[in-house]
Amino acid sequence: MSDTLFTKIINREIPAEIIYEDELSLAFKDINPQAPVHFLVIPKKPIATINDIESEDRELIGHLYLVAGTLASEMGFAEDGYRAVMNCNPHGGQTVYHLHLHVLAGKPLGWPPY
Ligand code: IU
Repeated sequence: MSDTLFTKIINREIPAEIIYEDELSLAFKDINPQAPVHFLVIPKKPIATINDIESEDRELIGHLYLVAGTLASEMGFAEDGYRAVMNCNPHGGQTVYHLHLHVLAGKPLGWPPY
């Protein structure tokens, strides 16, 4: 897949407020937050959408959720709760074609999402 702006964030070519990084993933605050807490957890491996996840990525995808849960605990909103969601393609509301887990917290979130 071609590079997206998220590759540029990983490579520090454009700014982002990075809150966590390891060899497999990066987490940074969303520039257009939809909740009091809103950050993204992304794999460093460029995967375009959920549809492009392969069997070999299973540990990587689990890792993204472990990072989300660890940050939720460290940041103090794990017990109150939060949403961790990936949008897929236009009907899912995806606009950046580099897989990302939205983590939203800080208030009761509405459901269903329309
Ligand atoms: P979506 O699920 O693909 O719609 O989410 C993309 C998100 O990436 C969206 O919430 C943007 O505000 C966010 N984002 C960002 O945080 N920093 C950026 O440089 C860009 C998008 I481009």
